[in-house]
Amino acid sequence: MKRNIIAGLAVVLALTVGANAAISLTAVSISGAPTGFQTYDLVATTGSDWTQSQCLTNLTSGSFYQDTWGSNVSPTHMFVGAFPTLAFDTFGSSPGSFPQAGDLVPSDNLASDFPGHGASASCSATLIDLTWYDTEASGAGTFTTMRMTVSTAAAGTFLIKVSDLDNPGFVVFEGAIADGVVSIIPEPATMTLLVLGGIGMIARKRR
Ligand SMILES: [Ca+2]
Ligand SMILES: [Ca+2]
Repeated sequence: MKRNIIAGLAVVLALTVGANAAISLTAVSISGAPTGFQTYDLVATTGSDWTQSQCLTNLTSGSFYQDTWGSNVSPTHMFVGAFPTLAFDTFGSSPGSFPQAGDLVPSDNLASDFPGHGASASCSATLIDLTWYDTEASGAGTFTTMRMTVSTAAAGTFLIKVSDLDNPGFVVFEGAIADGVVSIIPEPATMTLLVLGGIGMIARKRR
């Protein structure tokens, strides 16, 4: 019986990892970074073509670095060559659009659908409230979905959602920013699924 429960949990774990997008966080060191700021990349891995992401982040102190020439979405590669500080801009991205020289350009100026938040897209010094997507079929993969450059005094919380073609429902990731350090809280939906899967197997065996 124990072996069956373990096998059941292993199946649930495999399905969960295979089906849902994952997010990891990387602190990026680039020479020439603005003084007093640290850059982080939110790196997404999807099991099928990435379709859409949303981010809602509100700082209670400190700021995001927003380059004068930057926007809500990843800068055009050739402009980064001419204006190197664009690399530190805070933006949303899609497969192939950054730092590669690909031609996938996410759509801009869409409102986030996080409940209770405003209708206008924003990527300002204190607020990120964005939805972005592409219509390119680039398949499964790992890519930078967002770059955040935060000041050493930055504090706040954030939510980021990722969806891919085979999983149109969003996977939601929660994060925190404290003293300029960005971290991700382990994804709660996956944990819930694992626990429910385990309970289901035990209940079935006891009947
Ligand atoms: Ca896509
Ligand atoms: Ca920006």
